[in-house]
Amino acid sequence: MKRILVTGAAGQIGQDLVPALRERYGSDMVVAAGHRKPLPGSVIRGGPTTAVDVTDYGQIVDTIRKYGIGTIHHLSTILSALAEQERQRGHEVNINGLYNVLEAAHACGVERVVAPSSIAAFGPETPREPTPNDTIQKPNTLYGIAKVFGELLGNYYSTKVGLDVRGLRLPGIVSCMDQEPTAGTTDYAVLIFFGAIREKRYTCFLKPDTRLPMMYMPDAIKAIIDLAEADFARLRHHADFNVAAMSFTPAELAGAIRKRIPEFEMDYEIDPLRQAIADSWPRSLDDSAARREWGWEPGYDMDGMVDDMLDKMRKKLQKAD
Ligand code: AKB
Repeated sequence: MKRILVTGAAGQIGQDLVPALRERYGSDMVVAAGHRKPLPGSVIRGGPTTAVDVTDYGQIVDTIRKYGIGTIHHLSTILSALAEQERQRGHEVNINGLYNVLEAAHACGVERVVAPSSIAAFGPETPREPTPNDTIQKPNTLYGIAKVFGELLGNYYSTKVGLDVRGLRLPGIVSCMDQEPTAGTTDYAVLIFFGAIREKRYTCFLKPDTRLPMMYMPDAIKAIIDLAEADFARLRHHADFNVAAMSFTPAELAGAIRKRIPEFEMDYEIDPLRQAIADSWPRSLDDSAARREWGWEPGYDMDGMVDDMLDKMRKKLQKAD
């Protein structure tokens, strides 16, 4: 079996996907690649690591050849809020980086690239509840435009170039992170747990009734691995699957936390940039194509996620003290 390369391994998903892939395929089989952000200790200790700047085509080719890569999970990305502030970097990583990865993969005979998209691939004209898999997209953020480019490019390589590219439109992901996230629009749903455990309060940057599709990390990892392993012959879509698990508002998430931590308080200081982005995204998703074509099924609802997050975050923050 050829090795798996994970780009963006220091990011929110990479931190959890790398250990999950190593457990499934063997530690030595999964190469974790980071660039600017240091890789977490658990990723460094668990198997091979390397530095890859995805804006540099030559570095990707060298890495594929050096490690004998057969599958790439391309996670390097500049998230929605940060890409609006740093357009040049957003363009280089989200557009040029993906193109480089696909071209390098094709040139080096890589079998498969999994490149997640996002709910950001939809925009203000998209039907919002539930958003169909195939519908009007027209996003109005640079990150979203790059995600649509990635979906179209992935479908093009799959159907015209002969490189198997797969992707799913991930909702906001909730996970037990080492550090507070800053670059995304859905980050409040992670930051709220840091606040709830440390100070029993949190100031939210989205309005209380902003409903967004969300998913707990174990489901996101399952979705990525299940899609990567799905039978190609059954796929009608390739790089553009909706995947849903739950949808909630900040007020509903705060309510669920308050049931477990009665003293928890939340107030609001709205960030107009992130609120405008959230208001252009779906409120819920129709994921019947993913269910039909590769058997997608989520395992966590909001209550299950909140119980597990509080438990894991408590342990993580206690250890850090
Ligand atoms: C973000 O908020 O930018 C991401 C996403 C939904 O793609 N979490």
